[in-house]
This record gives sequence, C-alpha cells and structure tokens, in this order.
Amino acid sequence: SFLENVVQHPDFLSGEYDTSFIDSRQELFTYAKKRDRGTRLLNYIAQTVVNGHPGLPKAKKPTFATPRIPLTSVKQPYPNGSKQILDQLGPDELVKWIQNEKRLLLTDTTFRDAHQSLFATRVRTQDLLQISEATGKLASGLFSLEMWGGATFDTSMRFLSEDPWERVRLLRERVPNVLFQMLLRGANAVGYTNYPDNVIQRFVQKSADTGIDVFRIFDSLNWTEGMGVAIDAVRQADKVAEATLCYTGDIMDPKRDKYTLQYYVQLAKELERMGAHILAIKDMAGLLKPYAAEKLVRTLKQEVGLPIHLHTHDTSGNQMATLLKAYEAGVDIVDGAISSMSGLTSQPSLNGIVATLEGMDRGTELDASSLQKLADYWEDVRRYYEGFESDIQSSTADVYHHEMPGGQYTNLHQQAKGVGLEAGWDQVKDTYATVNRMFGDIIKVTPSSKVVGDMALFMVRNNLSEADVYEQGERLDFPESVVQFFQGYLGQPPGGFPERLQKVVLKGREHITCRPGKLLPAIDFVKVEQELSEKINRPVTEEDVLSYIMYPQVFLDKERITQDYGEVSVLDTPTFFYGLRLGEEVAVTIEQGKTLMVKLISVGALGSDGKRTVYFELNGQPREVTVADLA
Ligand code: 3PY
Ligand code: ZN
Repeated sequence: SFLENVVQHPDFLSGEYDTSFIDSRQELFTYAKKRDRGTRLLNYIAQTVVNGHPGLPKAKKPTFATPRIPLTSVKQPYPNGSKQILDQLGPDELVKWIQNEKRLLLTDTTFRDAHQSLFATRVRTQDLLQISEATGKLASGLFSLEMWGGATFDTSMRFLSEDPWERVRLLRERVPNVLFQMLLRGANAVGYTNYPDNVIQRFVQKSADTGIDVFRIFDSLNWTEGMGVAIDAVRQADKVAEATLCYTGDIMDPKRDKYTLQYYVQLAKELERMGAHILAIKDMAGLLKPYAAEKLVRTLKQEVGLPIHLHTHDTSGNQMATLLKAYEAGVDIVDGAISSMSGLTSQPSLNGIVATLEGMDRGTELDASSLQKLADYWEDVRRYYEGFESDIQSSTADVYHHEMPGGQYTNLHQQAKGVGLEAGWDQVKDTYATVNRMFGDIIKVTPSSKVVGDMALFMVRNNLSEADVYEQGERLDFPESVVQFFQGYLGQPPGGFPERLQKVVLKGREHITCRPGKLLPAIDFVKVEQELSEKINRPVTEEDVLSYIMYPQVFLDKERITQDYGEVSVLDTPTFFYGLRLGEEVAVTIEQGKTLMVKLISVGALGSDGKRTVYFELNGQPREVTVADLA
C-alpha cells in the first residue's frame, strides 16, 4: 500500500524527512499508483473469471475476430465539416447553411440510439474511440454524429463503470470536424425525473463546454413548458437548439383524433416561437408511416420556417419508405445508423439511404464504400455485445398496436424477464397498449414510456384487468413512477389527466399543474460539492457533481468500483465482459506508454471459505488474487 511505501522509503527510515516528505517525493505516489492499478485490474479480471459479468449468463469467453479498423493515414487531414461551420459562423448561420444545402443531410446515430435500441446501450467508450478517427475522415459529410445523452449517461456509469463526460472529451479529440449531437430530455435532462432549473442550465453549459454542439430537446409529454429552460440554456451557450415534437398516433387515421396534423403544426409553431434553431420530428416508436411522413413534413415546411430533422425507428420495417417520402416532401436532415447497426428497433440504414439517393438531384454526397468500411468495423464489434441483444429476429407491425419506443422495447423485455414474466411478454405488450388508453393516450417516450411500462408490469404481475384497477384501486399500491406521473411531476399531458384514474392512484395526495421546475428549490452546487467530496474522500470536479446530482447512488457505486478495481475502461471489451481464458495473455494500456501484460495461469479449487485463488502472471511475474465464488 501507499503507507508501506512511505515507511519503507530510505529517507523515511533514515529520519531525513520533514512534513514535506510526501509532497516532495512524487515517486511514492507513482509507485503506489502503478502497483495498485495492476493489482486492482487483476482483482476485476479474477472476479469476472470466477463469477461472470453482471447481466450476462456465465459463459466461456467466446473467440472474437479482431475488428476491422479502416486504415486512415494520420497524414490524411480531417476534411472540414459541419463543425467548422458552427464554430466559425454560429448557430444562426448554420441554420441558413442547412436551408441552402441542396443535398439531404444525415445524422449518424450509431454511437447512441442504435446501440441503445439494439443492445441496451452497452457500447463502451473504447469501441467508439477506435472507430472515431475513421468516422471523422470517412464520413466527414455527415450533418452530425449523435453520440451522447438519452440512456448513455446512466448506463455508462451504471453498467460500464465509465465517466460519461470523459467519453465526450475523448471523442471530441478524435472527431474535430463533425457536429456532436446529444439527446436531452428537457427538464429531465438525462434522467427520469424533473430537475431544478439551475441543474438544467449548468448541465447544458457543461455539455456545451465539453463538446456537444446540437441539443435535441424533447419533453416526454410534448409539454412545451418543460422545454423552455433547456432551449434558453442552449441558446445562451451559443449552440444549436433542436426542439422536438414527439410523434405518436396516426395523422392519417380519422379515428385517432387526439394527435392530428393540426396538433403537430400548433406544437411546431410554439417551438419556433420559443427559439428553436431546428425542428425535430422524433418518431421514437416508428409509428410515422410513409404517407403520414409526407403529409407531416410537407405541411410543417409550409407552416414553420425551421429546417426539419426526422428521426425514426425501423421496428415495423417500413421506415426507409418513410424517409423517402419525407425526402420527397423536402425534409432537411434524417437520422440513420451504420448498416450493421441499423434496422429493427434501431434506425434505418445510413448506407441504404446513401445508396438509394446516389445520382439523385438531392443526393447525400457521402461515399458508399467508405461507409461500408465503418459497417465492417461495427459488424465485428457488435459481436462483443451479443449477450445484450434482444431476441427480436424480424420486423413487426405489432408496434402500431403497442406503440412502444424502440429504445424501450429491449429494456422492458429485460425488465420483464428479470421479474419472471418472460413467458408473458405478449401480455406485457398488450397491457402496455391498455395502460396507454387508460392514461388517456399519452406521448410515450422516456420517462413517460417508463411509467406506462411500470404500470403494465404491475398489472400483469398482479393479474389485474383494467376494471380491477378501478374497482380495487383503493387497496393497490401503485408503482412510485405512476404516482409521480399523476401528481404532475413529469408535466401535463395534452388534454390533462384522466380524472377517475388520477383519483384512484393518488388517494388524496396533492398534484400540481404548474411546471415542476418552478417549485423545485435551486441546487446549492458548492454544498453538494463539499458533501460529495467528503463522501468519496477526494477532490471532485463540476462534472462529478452533475453526475452525482442526476444519479446519486449510481455515481457512488461507480466510485466504489473504481476504488476496488481501478479504471476498468482500459480493458478490451471481451476481457471486460468475459475475463480471460486459461493461458490467455492480454496487453492492457493503462496510460499512454504504459502497458501491462496480464496472463491467466489457473483458477484454484473452491475453498471452505467459499473463495478461490486465481493465479496470474503480471508482466511475467507470478501474482495471485483471492475472490469469493458467488455461485
Ligand atoms: C431516450 O430518451 O433515451 C430516448 O431514446 C427516447 O427515445
Ligand atoms: Zn430514438
């Protein structure tokens, strides 16, 4: 330990020291840190070898092909891209550039929504970094890379023990030419609940400073009041405010008269008045059918003066047609994912869009063979994450019935499995639709979609029909998220809450109709910083404080893991998830120029204390680590 280093240091032993002893002998820190890092990583690997990775069935480490990383010469400079336009001319000129640009512009969602929707947001920073320089060079004509926000903030800390801010910083270094885009849940930031206004403001400013350019801001009930603070903060930071209408229902179906074309036009106009630079149509479940898209985009182009950016999920298999119809109607920007990360609950294929429009009047000017190289890489890397893939094998038009967002589908399925409802998955989906109707047909996107999901699981688990909920409601303990929803803490749905159900759920508890942020007291950042610093016994950054405010327990758990195991983000992904095979050796670069060679020699028998000793070689030296076998 560090202390041992101190007391064994020759200067200490000879009595030649004063109070500056430790400060002046940096080698103590370095030595302690270096030795510590090796041991801590061995502990992590031993733990993973013996007990497996949380959330993955314990399995022998599969053999993976080395990912095909496209060769881009370091000498080949990054072509200028959209980032230079924003940095040099500012957001208003960027908007004009978009409007004058003839070609269809594209956003690549591979780094965020694609893996959130396909395998529970598990992609690690390292796998993004390895392809980021090539992405900046081979796909420099993109409008933006969606690479942050949504669920990535939570999951990178919770499941990957990573610092989400570090991800932005490292990616920014490697992609200096394409705009970075994040998904911001309005007053819920990147969490599931409303935060005080000064948290939203500081979060936006910090994200902008760290490297985010375009903020796609939505409210989970399309409640514009929930978006104002964020839109203003983005404008203040001189970044791009992409305000969002979330699409649900079907504007072509006269029986669905809640979310009509007129409803969306009004909403878009309101967002324009509020200061949006770009208008996003966020079709989170993939409900926007091709002819509806044509009508919606054409009408919005006539009624508002903003560029339009369309986002959809391909769950039904129809969404390439939707993009094409939107293109014909004059949409400015559309989202896609690199082909090997596209389709199903993810976005339609970027490679497919580029090929479709090749040689057309408004082509994309992206290069198909370059995009294929990126697709090759992702095809290889995706295999690392196989254990988190959903088991949806094909498109399903059932999405028009249950209306579940692509980003929620796999997560809710996991949640249902977790509570033993795997067999009742069809029933969960069906009940999801029932709950939506009971709630008055609401917008379903994080976090309102989570409320609907929680209620559906609750009803299935307790074997409750719709009628039972009203009849037995007095005796039922509804999930906390459902109670908060009916209290108005996520905001107000269009048309208000269904009164009868609200009464049943709230049982006399108060509910609000104003903006929750109006009532929440401002956070005292200095106080939180002190509190956190004392808790984790180290100086903390502004970023740590924001992460902690948003996810207190997740942040503290991650901190504890880092203290036990060090920065596990340095491990390659197969080793992170599966540990090592007997006799396997990996090189772990713990910092630039410092590499550890780690080899697994053997795993000892189970001791009477329930522990196993795991034998390694670390840089050729024998080392052993003892861990509890939790099986
Ligand atoms: C999120 O908020 O994480 C979403 O992806 C919503 O679609
Ligand atoms: Zn999405």
